[in-house]
Amino acid sequence: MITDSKLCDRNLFTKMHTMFLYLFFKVHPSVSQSLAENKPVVALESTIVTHGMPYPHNLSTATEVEAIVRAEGATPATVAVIDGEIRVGLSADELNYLAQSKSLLKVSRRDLPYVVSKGLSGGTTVSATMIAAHRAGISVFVTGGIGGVHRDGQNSLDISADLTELSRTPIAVVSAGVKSILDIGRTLEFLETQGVCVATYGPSEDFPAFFTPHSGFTSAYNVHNPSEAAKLIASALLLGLQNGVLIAVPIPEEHAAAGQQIEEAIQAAATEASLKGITGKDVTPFILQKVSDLTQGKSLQSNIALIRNNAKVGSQIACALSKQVR
Ligand code: PSU
Ligand code: MN
Repeated sequence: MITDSKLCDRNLFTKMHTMFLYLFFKVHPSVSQSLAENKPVVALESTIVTHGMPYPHNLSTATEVEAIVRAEGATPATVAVIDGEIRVGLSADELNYLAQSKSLLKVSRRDLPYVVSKGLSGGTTVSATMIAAHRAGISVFVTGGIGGVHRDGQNSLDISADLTELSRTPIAVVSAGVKSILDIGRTLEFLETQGVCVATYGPSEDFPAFFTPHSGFTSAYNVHNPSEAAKLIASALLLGLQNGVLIAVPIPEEHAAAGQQIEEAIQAAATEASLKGITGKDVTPFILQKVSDLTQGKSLQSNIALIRNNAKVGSQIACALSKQVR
């Protein structure tokens, strides 16, 4: 536990920092071993488990995603906070606990000091996962969708911390873009301002809209295969820019069939969220649940399909990267 007296001794700060990391930041042996051997590692977030999907789909998806990463030849490192410890790489029991417990927090960058100081547990969002994964030495992180600028965000300033994290933490985030509930145009503008290199994976220049492959906005760049993506990431790392890179992987067409129906459900859910006065960190989980209800679970199936696809592509990129950077 952190005691008041320890915190007061400022001269010990540097020593404390090292000690603190040792005590409150735990990398799973399978992950540290892979990193030490320069083998590919793929970080995974856990808000998707604690707040993004209902049980038992959250558990089966998280387990399956880890299996996909392994099948592609990389080591999965799911990040979470458990009893105040930041974990990079989880056991099956820990994943099970995260999937079933009802009292877990949604942990972004700003929440880390609080959950650690109180010894609490929670799922890490893209921003908190980026921090932990980068600190562990991981260069590729796979998720479903990232947060963005909310509609009317220019007035409410509801802009996901994921976007500012991409401007300050050098790790590649592989995602299916951002949901059309967000202001995708402003999200891309914000990322440009923050110096984040955004590339769509595949032949299309369209920036994907999570449930659908096309958002009507274009990415700055394209990468066509794992090797090209890995070169882009390696260049960002070698330049030492300290920015993240966003690789946007469109949902495969066959799983986007329900796209239009999902689109309408998203609009309905957004309206309901605003009528109910739901704000801040509760907006995204509320909309995900509502959209799943309105589409009789079709959005959940699309969500699972796109995450599996991202895990495959992200792992292939991590494998290509580990061959390029030695
Ligand atoms: N988008 C999804 N599913 C999710 C999230 C986003 O389709 O589970 C989660 C991610 O963890 C992301 C976070 O980092 O929501 C963004 O939350 P906010 O918009 O409050 O920043
Ligand atoms: Mn927000």
